[in-house]
Amino acid sequence: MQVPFKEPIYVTRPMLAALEDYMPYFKEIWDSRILTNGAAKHEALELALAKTLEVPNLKLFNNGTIALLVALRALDITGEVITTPFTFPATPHSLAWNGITPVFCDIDADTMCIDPAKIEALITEKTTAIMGVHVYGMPCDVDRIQKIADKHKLKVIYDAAHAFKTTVRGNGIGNFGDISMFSFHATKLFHTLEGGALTFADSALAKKVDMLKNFGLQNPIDVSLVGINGKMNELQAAVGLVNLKLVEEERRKRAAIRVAYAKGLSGIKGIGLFKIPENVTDSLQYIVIRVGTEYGITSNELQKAFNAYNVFPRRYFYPLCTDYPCYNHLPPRHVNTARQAAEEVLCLPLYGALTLSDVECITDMIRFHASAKSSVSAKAEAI
Ligand code: T4K
Repeated sequence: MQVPFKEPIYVTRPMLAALEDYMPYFKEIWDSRILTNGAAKHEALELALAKTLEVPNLKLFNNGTIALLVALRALDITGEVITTPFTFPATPHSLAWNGITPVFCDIDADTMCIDPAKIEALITEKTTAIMGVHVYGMPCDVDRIQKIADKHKLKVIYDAAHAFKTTVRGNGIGNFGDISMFSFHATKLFHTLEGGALTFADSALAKKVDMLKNFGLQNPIDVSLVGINGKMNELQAAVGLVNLKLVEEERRKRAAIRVAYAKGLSGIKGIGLFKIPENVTDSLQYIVIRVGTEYGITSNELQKAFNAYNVFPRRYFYPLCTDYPCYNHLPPRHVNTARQAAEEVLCLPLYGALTLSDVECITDMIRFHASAKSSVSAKAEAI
């Protein structure tokens, strides 16, 4: 029997350098008194991230959700957009806020990303784009989606919130589709407290994206677009510049933790570990298990059992977006694969500061609950 952790173990903890490592950057900002509106730190971080993500164009934002809103405006998306219900609310909300109708498409059972085989049946004369989500950093089937988009003259937007440093066949994930959005929220491996970015291949979009995130200002007196305030400030950018230096070490630690989880979970009936294919570099954003019926209790019950041990895994993404009251006016869709995924998934704690012995305790808890349940049912059967 395990004992509860003294300190809570959350699904994630932000990667942070020592406070004094940020101070020289903050001092420069204080001395300059230029706090925002695209100054030195902002420029430096844009260049550094474009290099890290191996993309030709990268624009910073104050968060990933505003970045998505702007991406849709930049591409003049209207009407209906085919997207996934297995995501964070920000994905469909970015559509609804732009007056676009989200059309929810089922997901692929293995990747848990939008299922390309089910997209074409949802295309109508109002469809203008496909918005895929690289869930947990697992890439959508970018080749098949692009083929469908080319055939029907649709744009492709990717929500790559979880996919920092994911690559497909060695190619940075931000190079696929027309625009990709990355989130740099505190819960992401690389973060700027809050923040986000858009990446895109078409350099002609750069000026429009810059204007849209700055109120549509062309210059101080010409406002030619209906823009928004999507600017990342200098403090966020400074945090990003320091944190960027920590990314590789954090990734190394998370990779070792992932190995420890795989070892600790092996052979537990009904527990499946989400696997990243060989031609893909993992973003190491989440460690995801699927709790199947063979395990004996549901992912919801397992999550509650964990809470008693002071461990707080999360059910990303339950419920499905199709089940939010704000979308219940939309026609019902067949999203059975997504529904099953939402019932089964559980994101376990994953962050560099988690120790391998913490991981052992967590996997032991999962094993203990399986055996406790099976001994209870064995006794019930004997009676
Ligand atoms: N698209 C997708 C697919 C997304 O997943 C997201 C965001 C977006 C778009 C939108 O991107 P942003 O606009 O956020 O840039 C969290 C994050 O707030 C959210 O960014 C993220 N996805 C989502 C999956 O997770 P919550 O409601 O689960 O956060 P919260 O506050 O419960 O945090 C989870 C745990 O992390 C806490 O139990 C403790 C720990 N934590 C959290 C924060 C904020 C810390 O240790 N320190 C912290 O500062 O949404």
